[in-house]
Amino acid sequence: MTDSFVEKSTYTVKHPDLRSWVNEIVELCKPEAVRWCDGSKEEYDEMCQKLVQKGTFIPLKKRENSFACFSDPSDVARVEDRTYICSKRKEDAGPTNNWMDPREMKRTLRPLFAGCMQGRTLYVIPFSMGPVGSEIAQIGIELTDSEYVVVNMHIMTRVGVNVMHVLGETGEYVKCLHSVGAPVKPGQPDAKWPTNPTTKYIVHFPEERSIMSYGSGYGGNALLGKKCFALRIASVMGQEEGWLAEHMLIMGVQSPDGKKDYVAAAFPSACGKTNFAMLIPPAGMDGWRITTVGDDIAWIKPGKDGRLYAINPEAGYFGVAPGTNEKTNPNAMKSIEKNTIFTNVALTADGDVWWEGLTKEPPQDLIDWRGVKYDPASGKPAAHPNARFTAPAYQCPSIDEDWENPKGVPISALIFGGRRSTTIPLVYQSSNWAYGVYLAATMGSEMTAAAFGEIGKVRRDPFAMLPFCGYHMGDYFNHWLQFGRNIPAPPRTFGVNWFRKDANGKFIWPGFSDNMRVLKWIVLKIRGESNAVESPIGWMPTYEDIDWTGSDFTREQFESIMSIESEDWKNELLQHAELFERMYDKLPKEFIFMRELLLSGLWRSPKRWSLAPEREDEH
Ligand code: SAT
Ligand code: MN
Repeated sequence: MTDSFVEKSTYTVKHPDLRSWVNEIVELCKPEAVRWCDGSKEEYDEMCQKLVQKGTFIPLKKRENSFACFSDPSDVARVEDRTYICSKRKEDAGPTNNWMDPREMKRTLRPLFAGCMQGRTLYVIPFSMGPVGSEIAQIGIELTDSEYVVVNMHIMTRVGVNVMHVLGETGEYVKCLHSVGAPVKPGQPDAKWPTNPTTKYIVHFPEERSIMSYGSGYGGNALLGKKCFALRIASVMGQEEGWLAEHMLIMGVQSPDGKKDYVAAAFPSACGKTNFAMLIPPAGMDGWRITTVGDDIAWIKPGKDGRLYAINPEAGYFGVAPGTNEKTNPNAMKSIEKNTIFTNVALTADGDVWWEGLTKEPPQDLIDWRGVKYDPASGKPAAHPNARFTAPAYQCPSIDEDWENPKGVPISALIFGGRRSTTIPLVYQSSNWAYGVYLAATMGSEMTAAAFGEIGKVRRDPFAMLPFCGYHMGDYFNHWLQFGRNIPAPPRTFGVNWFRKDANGKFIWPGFSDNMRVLKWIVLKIRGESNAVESPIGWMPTYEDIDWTGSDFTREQFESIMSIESEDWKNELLQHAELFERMYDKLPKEFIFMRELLLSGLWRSPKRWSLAPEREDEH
């Protein structure tokens, strides 16, 4: 096989396996040109200019070095039903993943990839997930025919020649092959957002540590370092090697005396992870400070001192734009002032971006995400609900000073939260690691978009990893249990729910900056400095245990989001059993006992367990 395509690189590629893989893909996909990316600012600017010339990028007058673009309407989000885990054995993918035999999948994909890059440039992107050279970091090489992917990878990961140096001649890397699946025939104009409207495949080969993605140019489908590598493939690596790849934000919580604890928190998509990770404490909670390490993914490894250390494998934010504003997330607003790519937002007449929730009323003369004049009377949103910003992490004012520390930051607590209008209290602490794993495994979220089923129905989303775990969920639970057994003092685990509603369907908890009150209790609790009472489902703060400075949240309101309704919980436990049934053969036996224990606790407790039992009895 010729090596001609490698020689076109501006740096020397010493890695024989990488050279032959690139040559093989070039032969298969037949791009017009090959370009080895070096991660430089010049390269970034050149790609942006190329996208402007193609009509994909629209430069924004109001934001320095920033661009907006509109995707094809058929290509607006991750495609879970087109996502596969192609392990050799079906039982390794488990009941929650789509599976196909890897040989059969390759037979399916080969004809699709054959010639798919005709008329395009193939970009070779060497990237590191995590600080380059960190022991926790991993290397990937993405081959893509999309300039949009190149510039987004520049922001979201660490791209550069230094990655090739770390890789050396024999270093391991994850093979990430991506094509938009839209060859350009000679003489034919290219689309502004090339995509394959009918055929999409997001495929993982866990044993091979490789990814093949075809037909989409959007987000997690195309930026293969993110969900595909940093979660699906990395979760398999973690299981084999004794670490964790999790769908978690990482934040520092600093008290007025300067002491800082780091916590990691798992929430399903669209539960405000980015807002929580960048939280600014409410007025009156002077001296408390939140610092941001990451907003989406955490890689967690045990350190030599027996503590857990976490890094954020990413280098940027791919955040949901709608709902982001000066009140919900002032730090995100500052992070996206410049050097930002906006996808599927609306455009204002004066060259800025807009989305639902940015201001109360939409400005006049918007261009909507489909690229046409927006009609507010249409009842449709101007920005797509999954519109995104891609912004460099270092631009976040609350960025933690250790966010690039190759050792990671020590984790003191793990928080698990879903979106639940009933049943789950605002906050509770599990009594031990195994119960913490149980509560995380059984977390759920009410569906907000019809795409995943009936709106309002609870979708079980264990550890917020349902779409992201690269192996059998039952094995994953066992890995978590074992992981805790191997460390002398595992972090404390907590459940939270910001989304409980009252009888009129209104959210009870204000959320956003007020979440600091809950965090303060959590952090003081792990330091042994705050109180709690025992409830049928774990330890809970009373009204007195929470700092209410500057808040008018009443005792009655608090008790209403902390109550445990026996009927709701019995129903909840029935649903846990449904989840367990699906992974029967691999379900940890601890879970069966844990469920029994919960049930017996609820059996003994009154119809409604409340922090104010005396007053309950009076009425
Ligand atoms: O599109 S991404 O997978 O990067 C983001 C998400 O779906 O949460
Ligand atoms: Mn996510």
